[in-house]
Amino acid sequence: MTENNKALRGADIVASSLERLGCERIFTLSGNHIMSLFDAALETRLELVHVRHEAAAVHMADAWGRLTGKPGIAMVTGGPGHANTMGALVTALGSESPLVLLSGHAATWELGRGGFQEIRQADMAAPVTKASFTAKSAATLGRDVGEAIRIATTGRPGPVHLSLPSDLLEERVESNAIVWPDSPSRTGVSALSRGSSHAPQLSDAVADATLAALAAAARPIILAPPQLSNVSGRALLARLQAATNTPAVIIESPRGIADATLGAFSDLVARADLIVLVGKALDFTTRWLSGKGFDPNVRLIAIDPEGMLLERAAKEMDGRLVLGALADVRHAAEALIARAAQTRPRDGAWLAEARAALDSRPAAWASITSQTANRLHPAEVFRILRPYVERDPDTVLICDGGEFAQWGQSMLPVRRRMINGVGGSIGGSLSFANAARYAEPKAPIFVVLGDGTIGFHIAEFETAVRCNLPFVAILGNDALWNAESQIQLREYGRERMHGCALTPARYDLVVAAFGGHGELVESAADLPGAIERALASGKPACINVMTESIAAPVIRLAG
Ligand SMILES: Cc1ncc(C[n+]2csc(CCOP(=O)(O)OP(=O)(O)O)c2C)c(N)n1
Repeated sequence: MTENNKALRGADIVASSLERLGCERIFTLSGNHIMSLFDAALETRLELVHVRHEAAAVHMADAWGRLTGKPGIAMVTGGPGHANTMGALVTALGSESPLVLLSGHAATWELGRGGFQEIRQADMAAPVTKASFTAKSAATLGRDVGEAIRIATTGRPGPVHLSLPSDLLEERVESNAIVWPDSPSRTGVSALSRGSSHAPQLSDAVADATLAALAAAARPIILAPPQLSNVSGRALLARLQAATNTPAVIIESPRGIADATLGAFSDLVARADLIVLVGKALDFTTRWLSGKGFDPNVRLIAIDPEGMLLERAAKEMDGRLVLGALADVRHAAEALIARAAQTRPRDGAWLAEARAALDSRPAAWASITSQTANRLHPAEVFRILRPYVERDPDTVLICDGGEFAQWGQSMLPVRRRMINGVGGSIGGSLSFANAARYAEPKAPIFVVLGDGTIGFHIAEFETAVRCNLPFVAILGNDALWNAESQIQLREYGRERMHGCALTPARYDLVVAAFGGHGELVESAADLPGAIERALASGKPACINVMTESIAAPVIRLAG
């Protein structure tokens, strides 16, 4: 072997580092700046999944992170490719999803000289990521990849962006000069970052004080963050709820405590005298626990990995924050469960009342039918879909869009679910489904989405066909951006509803043209057969269901 053979290209260092760190797959869209990385992947076991828009690559990495807890890796080209990922990063940040975005970047020697696709990429991504930085040398590329993954997965998980200048990827580095991710010296990365990646453990004293406050409260509620919405997080929260006899609820939707998934939860929160935030930010989703709809004397305990969020809680609560503690979320939950075993539990009456509110659904939903010819009411669609979703405990349900999807969220009980998330962005669901199929090779995967929403990334059906990733999309087609149309109706009146119409397009035919399975459904009687055929096709499928334009459900307790 010659001296030169011992040297590695920067691109090979990046690919080998990803492999060393346990990554199996990269969600990507090609471009000039990253073709060296495509080339380097050939020397590894890394699989490249090529999508049709850069945001789709980030959405796939996001879904992979949410479902598996392992960091998803997205890789895009510089300049406009990088710019195309911004909205998807907002979604991942809101969903506390661990992912790393690797963006190609103009060569270092081009910078400031008007290089090809030269833009300040790290600055651009900083507000929508947990950390954002640009590699400075070829020798330290491995360390940079390792740091990006470490930051993405520790503390509050989230997306991290790393830009890779193209000349560093082409440069050769002698093997003894390479700083691999697991090198003892990892210092030297300066990232534009938010949040903490080193959260301490919850002390016994704080755990005991929290449990004592829960025991003394009349109507306490524990609120949990999106990062606990996967199977292991939900199981942990169920144990915390059982150990403390206190309702423990994940807030993961932009509709917050009013999300229809949570039944009449906002009626319950209105009566709470103590809220314990276990990693949940005090933000718009909790309406800052103040104003109409809250007990003015409600007290707060905040446990969070980020000091900034504890400070915010103290400021917002104005003296009603009784305890604030910096701690890792999962560890805090485990510590509370362990210490609760030593204390006398509160009686179960309040928890039973809370569960009844969370599970409550209007009786009328069992029999609502459409009032419009050739259109289904959303409740009819989801009554029919429910047994298919419940057939397999591993079913993955993905809900995306406005009013139609809200009906799906509230009527389909599942343990594995992904929704738009508190970022409030629509459009990611087809990419979520594609990634879910990699994470879950066998179980049924259903997507519920609106006709406005499907347009964002309908070309991901081509990705799904090409990569053999079957799932069934139930499209509620009311030829309208209904969620926005409903805002016009509520805020400005019926006569001022305009500008939100769509055509009743044949999205099913578009999917069939991509090589998938497509069906049009205009009556409730035809829906079960269409679902059966879609599942049996083994293909990515779209059932284009013509629906009435119905507002999202609002569930309140009677009286
Ligand atoms: C990226 C992004 N753009 C726009 C919006 C605003 N928005 C929320 S719901 C919605 C309408 C969705 O329409 P559709 O998919 O047809 O669902 P429907 O409400 O009709 O059930 C829009 C435009 C958003 N949340 N995210």
